[in-house]
Amino acid sequence: MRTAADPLLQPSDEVAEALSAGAPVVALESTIISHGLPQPRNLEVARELEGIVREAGAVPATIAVLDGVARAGLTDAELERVASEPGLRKLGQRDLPMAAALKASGATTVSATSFLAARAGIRVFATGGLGGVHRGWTEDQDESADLGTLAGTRITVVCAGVKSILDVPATLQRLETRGVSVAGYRTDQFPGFYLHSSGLPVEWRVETPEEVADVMRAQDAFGGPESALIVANPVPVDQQLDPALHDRVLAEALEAAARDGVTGQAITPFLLGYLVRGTGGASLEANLAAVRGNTALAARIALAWSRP
Ligand code: PSU
Ligand code: MN
Repeated sequence: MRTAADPLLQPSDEVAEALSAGAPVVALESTIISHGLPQPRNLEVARELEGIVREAGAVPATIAVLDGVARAGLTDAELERVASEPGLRKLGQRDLPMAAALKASGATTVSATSFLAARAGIRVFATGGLGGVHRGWTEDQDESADLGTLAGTRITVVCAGVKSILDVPATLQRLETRGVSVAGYRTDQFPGFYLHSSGLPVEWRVETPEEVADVMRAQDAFGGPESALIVANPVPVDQQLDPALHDRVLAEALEAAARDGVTGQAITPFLLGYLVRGTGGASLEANLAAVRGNTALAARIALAWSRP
């Protein structure tokens, strides 16, 4: 049953009911579907991730903007639209007012998804890898809006670290500066997205979904800035991308991006796509293994959060 109607953000009936009952809900982003994964595999994956959440006993809320209205929880036809509509926009938080006023449609990044999930009352969100500080940032100032949103949004994001196409040490530094809490899930090393480890340490380690829920409760009890909690969950070693292959193809991808002058919103999809082709699909499998693991863990955290 829908209660207070929000003209900007409409949860599906299932999501609204779960939220009003205090039942576990997991937000899922849509940019990974529309811009992060090749067709037609992307639609299969979108459905699979929702299935993983359901199997764990939680309700999936895939978030996207359709015809100017942000939605949390999509029908299968809507999921199909996100996966296949040509030219679908990639929306960060700052794009939401334009999309709403101009009745545009788009997939939501980590920043827009986090913002909308928090607005809807959803506390736990699963994705692949966060955006962050791009290599070459001293020149082009490209830092993903994901970081700014996470500094000001009370959400728990389960991810395999930040995308390895980025300047990972600089991104970790920015997360520290902006006051975003980061914990490794059963690891002392910050994960490397396609790789089990980035080779960098993470200062806090959590062992169970219940511990994560306790951290979330402590965040609320302290008050202070409404910042996020990042739960960094590594892809299992036996499902990671071969590190030597990763390093070689990533170097090629970065060169190609520089040569073709790819910048701004296009750079992340360009690099991810290059890696998929350049590794013969192996990076895609590692990416999917990471997203699946994050989604399953997010569901367990949502359950622990809903049952104090
Ligand atoms: N994780 C993935 N694949 C992706 C993304 C995350 O496994 O495609 C997307 C997220 O939506 C993230 C975005 O917010 O990439 C970052 O883009 P940018 O660097 O332009 O902010
Ligand atoms: Mn960017």
